[in-house]
Amino acid sequence: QQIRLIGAPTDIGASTRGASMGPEALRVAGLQATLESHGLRVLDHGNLIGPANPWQPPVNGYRHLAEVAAWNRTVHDAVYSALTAGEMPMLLGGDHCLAIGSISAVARHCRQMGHPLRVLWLDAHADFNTHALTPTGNTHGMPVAVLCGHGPPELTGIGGTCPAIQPSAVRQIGIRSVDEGEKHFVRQSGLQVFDMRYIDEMGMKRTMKAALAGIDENTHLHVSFDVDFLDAVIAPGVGTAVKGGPTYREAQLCMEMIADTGRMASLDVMELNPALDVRNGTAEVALELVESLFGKSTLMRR
Ligand code: DIR
Ligand code: MN
Ligand code: MN
Ligand code: MN
Repeated sequence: QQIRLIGAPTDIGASTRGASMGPEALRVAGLQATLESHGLRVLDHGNLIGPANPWQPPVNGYRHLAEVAAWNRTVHDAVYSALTAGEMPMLLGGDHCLAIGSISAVARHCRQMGHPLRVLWLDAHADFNTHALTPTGNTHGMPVAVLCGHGPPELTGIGGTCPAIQPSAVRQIGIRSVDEGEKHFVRQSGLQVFDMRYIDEMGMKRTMKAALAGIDENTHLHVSFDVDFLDAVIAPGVGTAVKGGPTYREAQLCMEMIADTGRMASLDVMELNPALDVRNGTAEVALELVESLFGKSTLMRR
């Protein structure tokens, strides 16, 4: 199966500028050639085009809602067309608000194909804010809520049905920064959250076993990888770094166990911000983890 790289160079939903350079940072790190060196077929579709970041304060609890909606419609169409063509979309972010477009396209595809969907949300943050709960108005803190139907119609309706997904389809891993109001809403919604406390106590192996439990040969596994999932020590090049995340080894095991399922069918790599990085090291770490997601292992060639 061919991997289709889709660049979405925007920081329209973020709190810090610079995630707009994420797609190029991944390319500079050698994304395409590295995946090809493992025998994968990779087509780079280049970058999507959308509105500039006007860098305005929030209006009614949202910053840049019109621009966020425009970018997400474009991402939706690009991801949906990759899936329709039988390719595996890999969205290169861009801030995490773009997962609204990406996952609503995946959910649409799954509804049509009759595939059960499982979303793995690898992130320091729950991204479950609403306009009423958000302390910032930044839509990168809202995509999971929007996908579950909580948000403005111009975002919740992008995939054709609202809600795009059920909370029961989602497993969140690595969570360690949740806003006060957001906490209550996460609990109320029944999202399954494997936070850092869980990982500390159970270890990454049991965490991933639990997060992957119940998937079968029909499951479409979507991985939404917010690079701030990683401990800030190994991944400083993100807009909202949080200490106390998975180490390099824990993150590798997480990715390897996802690869072992053989079910990953779409991927987002989000929030990479080379403006805050040192010598593109965070893109290089993200790429090493993506290699593992696609089955790279020490002893066996995939
Ligand atoms: C914070 C930060 N929870 C907010 N969120 C995210 O603004 O809603 N940072 N997702 O990456
Ligand atoms: Mn996120
Ligand atoms: Mn995050
Ligand atoms: Mn499919």
